Parts: sequence; C-alpha cells; structure tokens
Amino acid sequence: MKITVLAGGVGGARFLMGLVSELTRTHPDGEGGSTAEITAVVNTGDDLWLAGLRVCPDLDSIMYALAGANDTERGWGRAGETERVSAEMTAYGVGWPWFTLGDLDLGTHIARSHWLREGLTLTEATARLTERWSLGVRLLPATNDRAETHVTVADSEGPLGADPVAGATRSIHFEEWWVKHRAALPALAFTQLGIETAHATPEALAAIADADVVLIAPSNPVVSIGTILSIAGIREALAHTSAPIVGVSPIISGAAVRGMADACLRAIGVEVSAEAVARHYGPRTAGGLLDAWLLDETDAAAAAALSAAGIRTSAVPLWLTDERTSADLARAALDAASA
Ligand code: FO1
Repeated sequence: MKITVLAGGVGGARFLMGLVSELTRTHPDGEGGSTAEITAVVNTGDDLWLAGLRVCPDLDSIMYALAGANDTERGWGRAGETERVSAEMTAYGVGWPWFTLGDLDLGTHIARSHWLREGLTLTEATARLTERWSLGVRLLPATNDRAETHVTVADSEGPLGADPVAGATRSIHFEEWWVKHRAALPALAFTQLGIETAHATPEALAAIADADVVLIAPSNPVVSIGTILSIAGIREALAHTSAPIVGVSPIISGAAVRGMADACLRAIGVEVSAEAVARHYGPRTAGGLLDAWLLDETDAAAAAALSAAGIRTSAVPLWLTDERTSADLARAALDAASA
C-alpha cells in the first residue's frame, strides 16, 4: 500500500511516527518494518540560508523525529544537543543569535549545503541525509526551488530615528517572525518569495499520483500545508489522483494543537476551528482538497454540517499524547480513506 502524506514540521513528525507504528503492526515486513510505502511531501517554506548554510526546519524536524534522534521537549533539533559552535558564531556576530544552530544540527546543515554546492537538488541531498537513518518514510521536499515564507508586519520601527510612517509595513522571514517575535507581531500577509517560478518536484507529483491514500497531516494549514499547496503542480496532482484524500484537523476545540496555527489562520481571515479549516481546504467534490476529515470528539457537533458539504467527517481522539494515540489516529485516518 502506498501512502503519501503532506506534512509540515512538528505536527507532521508526530503524525508520521504514528503512521509508521500502525503500518508496522498491520503490514509487517518481517524485519521490524512495514511493507507499506510511506512518502512525506514536506514543506520547505521555512527554509533559509543562514551563515552560508541551508537550513530546512520541517525536513529536519521530521527526519530527527523518525530517526528517534530529536529533542522531544523542544520539538525541534537534536537530542543531547550542545551549542559550542553557535556561541562562537554569536560572538562573531554571524547568524541569528536567537535562532540556535546546535552542534549536531550543524552537521546536517553542513552536509546538505555541501551537496547543494556540488549541484545536487534538495531532493537528492535529502535522500543522502536520510540514508543514514532507517526512517520508514521517504522524505521529499515539495519543491527543489526556493519559495521561502515571509511575513508582512507593520513597520513600527520606521526609518532610523524617524517616526514610523503610518501604515508602513515590512517583510521578515517566517523564522524571524516565528522564533524572534514568537508570532506576536500581527501578520498582515504571508508570501512565498520565489513562488512564481517554483515547481513541485517530479518525485512529489508522482508520490501523489501513485498513492493509494493521501493524508493531510495536522500541520499548520497556512504556512505548512498552505505553502505546499501554493507550489505549482501540487493542487492539480491532488485533484487528479485516484487516491482518497483525508485531512486531520490541526485545531482542537478552537485552539491550535501546537505552534501558532491560530495566529496564522486569523491573518488570512479563517476562523480558528476544525470546521473552518475543513471548509478552507474545501470538499473535493467542489474543487477543494478533501474527501474526508478527522476532527476531535470535542468538535463532533461540526461533523454533520461538513458531511453535508461533501466532506465525510468523523470525530476521533486527536490529541497526540504518545505513540499509541498517534498510531490510533493513523488507523482512523486510514479507515476514513477506505470508507
Ligand atoms: N525554534 C525555536 O523556537 N528556537 C530556535 O532557536 C530554533 C532554531 C532552529 C534551528 C534549526 C531548525 O531546523 C529549527 C529551529 N527551530 C527553532 C524550530 C523552527 O522554528 C520550527 O521547526 C519550524 O520552523 C516551525 O515549524
């Protein structure tokens, strides 16, 4: 069975871990893995060049989590990390002092940047990085092209010393908005710089076309899933695949499960609810994405209206507290696909 998952970072990683665990149980390959082929098409909108290194936060969060090498407290970066090199970089004023590149994490960025400079695509570099770990999932960047998410915010600082110009705005990289400002600056818009010329990779398009099931992970619907969808070719591939498409709500009883999905949804004028996100993705029968939608039991009241709108909706426990609940969620998503 071929399963393709559209995923962002932390939410995507937890969901994929549950999927691997569930398919290892139901489709064992006799060597501790599964006969199912799981492919993740991963958001690259958070990516950036920093101190001469290409950093890919969502690809790395998923790789480290599936490898069991991630810092489960922070949800990003490596377990047992140290920050000696980062301290030196800060002492020299190189990089962002508030965006820590740990020593082990730097190994990933140095290897990736080396391969990119040798002319490999991000897809090829990612394949080399993941060869080292037996992830049980093939990781594919949605595009090899740069399409970095920037956030438009009010320019309250204004030119040096001068009064801020009313209505002036500025655009900062998503990671600056997310990490330096903790998404506290109201986001006026999200744009992907370079999106006009970015194309989905052939591998990502094939993974969608050839899938038996396509799952939309409970990642940020705006800056993770939304960014993947904005890349040329992805929406068309989703419209044409014969696979059922099942989405998992990133919002539980009106609140973002993690991260700042609520701040992002408000910025694009979408209500912070499981129902509103499903409608935002839209029913496939009306040109949208979804055949089916999973929302939490606390949001079960919305199921009837969504089903009437063409999105088969079921209420299941969505809190991914541990591997078993993640596996149960994966099971529910696969059941919704086969229904
Ligand atoms: N998140 C933080 O809150 N603080 C950091 O210093 C930080 C550094 C960092 C370095 C590499 C990387 O791949 C991710 C990093 N993140 C950090 C997490 C990052 O903001 C998130 O993983 C995603 O961009 C949001 O999904």
